[in-house]
Amino acid sequence: MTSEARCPYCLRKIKLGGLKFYCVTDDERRHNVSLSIMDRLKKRLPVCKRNFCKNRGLTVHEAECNHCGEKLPTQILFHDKFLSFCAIGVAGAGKSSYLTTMIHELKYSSLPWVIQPMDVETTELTQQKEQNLYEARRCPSGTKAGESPKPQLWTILDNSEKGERIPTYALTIYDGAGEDCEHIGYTAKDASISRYIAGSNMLLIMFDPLLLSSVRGEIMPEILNASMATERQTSAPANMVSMVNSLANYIRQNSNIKPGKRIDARAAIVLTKLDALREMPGGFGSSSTILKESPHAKMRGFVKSDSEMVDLEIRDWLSSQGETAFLDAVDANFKNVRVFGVSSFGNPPDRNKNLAKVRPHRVLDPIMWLLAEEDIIPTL
Ligand SMILES: Nc1nc2c(ncn2[C@@H]2O[C@H](COP(=O)(O)OP(=O)(O)OP(=O)(O)O)[C@@H](O)[C@H]2O)c(=O)[nH]1
Ligand SMILES: [Mg+2]
Ligand SMILES: [Zn+2]
Ligand SMILES: [Zn+2]
Repeated sequence: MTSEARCPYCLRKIKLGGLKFYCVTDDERRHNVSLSIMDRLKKRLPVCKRNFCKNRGLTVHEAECNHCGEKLPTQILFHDKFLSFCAIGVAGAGKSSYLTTMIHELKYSSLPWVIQPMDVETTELTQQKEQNLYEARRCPSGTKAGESPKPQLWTILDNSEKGERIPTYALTIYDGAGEDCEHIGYTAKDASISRYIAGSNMLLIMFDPLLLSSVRGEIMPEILNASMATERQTSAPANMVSMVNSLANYIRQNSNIKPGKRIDARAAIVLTKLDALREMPGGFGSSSTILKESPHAKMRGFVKSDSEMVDLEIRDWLSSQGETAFLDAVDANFKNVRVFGVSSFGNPPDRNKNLAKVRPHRVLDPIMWLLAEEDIIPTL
């Protein structure tokens, strides 16, 4: 057990002694189980000792956070590292598509890792999303606004080291609705969103290039329409700037950071829908690094020079499009910023929002950066 364990819902530190434990039987009966002195000493989960309980003698596997009351899988306590990231961006920026392909690629990448869902909700939700995208080949529908979606909870088993013990990392992913990110207010739902924002190891700030008017005038209307969440996507880039500013304010308030000080939290800026820019005259040149296959997963490390080149190319491209306000706002607020470019689908959807075979491009780059920064993989 590690001392850094965090509740994935309220993101506060949790300890064995700071949780309530429950024995749950198959007929859905539930009773409280307390830790014995030996459990505390040996840092192990308690066992049901109730007479006549069907589970007598079995270790509990349901816990509850004392701070926020959310149900937790007990294995959350037993990870070596806690990674969490939170995707934010305006409605239709491509957050949900991206996270679905990122998890899928992580599962099937050449990395020596096993990725397992930690709870039933994550298992079911992922199955549903992967089925929709990879088998039915449909674009996802917009994430429901006005409620606080549950974070996905994953365990990464790191098989790269030989030996008795396999290091494990907890990965929590939060995918909110763009509509809610655009104006974070002061309701209970907003409070939980801003907690995820403030508590994450990495913020994924998703930037949709198709919102830039210089781009909209240059690409074929059919590609443009297919690549937008037409029913709700009206936000202009100006909204991205105000979103970054309000985001920064929230983090400052939550973590008590003065206005003049840059925020420590890592910010990965992710330019989405790269595939739609391929045919555009002012798009990325055919020899640019960003269009080449990502080297990180293959090399089993984070290739610094590649990532710096991509960062530079996108920054240059955004300025060539006359878009500097967004990156200025990010750089002014965050200390540790890295720019990425991805295509979740590899090709634009057709006019009916059906997809060709999904071929994600560079979707693992941001998480590889996080893993390198957390010393889980080497920087090459
Ligand atoms: N061409 C192209 N279009 C994409 C890609 N990813 C997403 N899109 C388009 O963008 C639309 C919105 O994608 P979502 O993933 O639902 O966006 P979101 O950010 O989750 O949106 P909200 O849940 O409303 O906040 C999709 O319906 C696609 O039309 C991509 O990689 N390439
Ligand atoms: Mg979504
Ligand atoms: Zn909690
Ligand atoms: Zn029991």
